Amino acid sequence: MISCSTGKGGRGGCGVGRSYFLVLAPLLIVSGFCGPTGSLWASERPNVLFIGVDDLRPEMNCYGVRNMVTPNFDRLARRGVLFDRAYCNIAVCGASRASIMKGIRPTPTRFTSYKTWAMKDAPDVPSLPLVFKQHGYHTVSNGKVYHNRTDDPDAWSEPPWRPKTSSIWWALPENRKLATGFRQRGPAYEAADRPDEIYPDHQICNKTLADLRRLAKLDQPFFLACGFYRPHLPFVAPKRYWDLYPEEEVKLPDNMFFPRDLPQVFNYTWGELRAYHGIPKRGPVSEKTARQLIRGYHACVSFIDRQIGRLLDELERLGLDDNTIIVLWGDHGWQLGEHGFWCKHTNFEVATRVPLIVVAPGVDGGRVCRRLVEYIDIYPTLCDLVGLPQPRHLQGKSLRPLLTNVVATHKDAIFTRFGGGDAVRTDRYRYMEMRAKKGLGPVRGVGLFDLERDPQENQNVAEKPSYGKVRARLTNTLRGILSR
Ligand SMILES: [Ca+2]
Repeated sequence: MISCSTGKGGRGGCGVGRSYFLVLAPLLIVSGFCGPTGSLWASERPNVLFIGVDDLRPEMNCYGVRNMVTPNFDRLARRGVLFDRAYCNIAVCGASRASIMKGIRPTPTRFTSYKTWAMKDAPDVPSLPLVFKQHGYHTVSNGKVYHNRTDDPDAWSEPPWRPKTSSIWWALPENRKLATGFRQRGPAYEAADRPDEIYPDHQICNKTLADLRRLAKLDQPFFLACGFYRPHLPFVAPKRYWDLYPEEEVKLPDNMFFPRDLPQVFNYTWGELRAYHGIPKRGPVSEKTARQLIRGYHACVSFIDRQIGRLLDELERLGLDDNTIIVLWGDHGWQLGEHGFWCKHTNFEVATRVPLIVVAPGVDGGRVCRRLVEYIDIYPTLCDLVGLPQPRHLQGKSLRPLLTNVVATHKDAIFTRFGGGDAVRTDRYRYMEMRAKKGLGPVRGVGLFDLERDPQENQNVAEKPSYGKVRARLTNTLRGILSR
């Protein structure tokens, strides 16, 4: 049934039909064949290229943002299923990454901050790469995958790698000079006329390209995680990417105001951005700065798009593209001035909606799925696609049925939390509760948005009598998720 040729990139040369794994995967689960290493089938399983992009909201052409220059994200979408309504479970780096990798939700005491250690918060829970490693995969981590490079060390077949230059964000000496000293930061953005090669993300891509060439020759499948730093602040990218977005064409959001009738406990001061040089410590940024921030974010997205293209080119050149699952994820959304906010750290739509594109053997590309999905669904999906048993601890649900049929039933609500806030998002509504900072104690404020009538979340309707039944129902939905 399967013929392998070592002449076409080792494993990637296996003559495996595109529909093979969708047919085989359930049989493998039923037969319980999955030995820890060297199983009969281990060398036939697809590889996984797991691409994380820090702070990337769905700000790409393939997500309908027309001015974006993202030919390679778009190319990836044409090869797979684009999830148009995907959500992170917590809008901050370390916590979201830990939740993705462990396949469980954040709580008031677990996965709470940007610097979360997955192995400390959930020490007994096997992570996604660990399970793959235990089932015969060679697992590699390049760049920012977990927040902390040395987190979850047993999950990786090799020590996780990051470029030595990762602490040098700014290319221009005058900007680097501003960043010296305790907690001093340089400017929030920079457009330097410098080559791509000097930037850490280009180097992360180089290392991943070298790994692809090396891992293609192994007699076992690989799980290769590649995490890019941009478009996280500071928005530093070579000038030629800034030139794609002329200043006079930058549009500011038309809802740079706090939602009407929403309790002030939901207000947010975006301290992360204020820590950078030239950003006011309080109050809004100037219109000129707002435009530069949006330009800078877009420039960084296009810079990462270039790296995505290099990865896709090498996969094709090595003949790995037919037998490699690709998952493209951010780690949370980002507020680019909406509601007068910047950064993440909230439960609003713009902070929690995320990109998710899945390419897999046997899956027809160029399709869009509008079902509600969440990042805890990634772990069970990957187990499902390669035929690994799903660990019992998982709280997500495999997306595999949606890869076959994008309108299959999935789930009625997704869950997001941050700080003192818990939220559910259903097909039509977003319902948010805010408690004290740690997420415990009585509810101090409620937000309810009718996204069919108000997709920007500009009008809280929680206190409107006409929404009383909806509010009661969503309160129960949230309680149900929190009690699981
Ligand atoms: Ca992040």
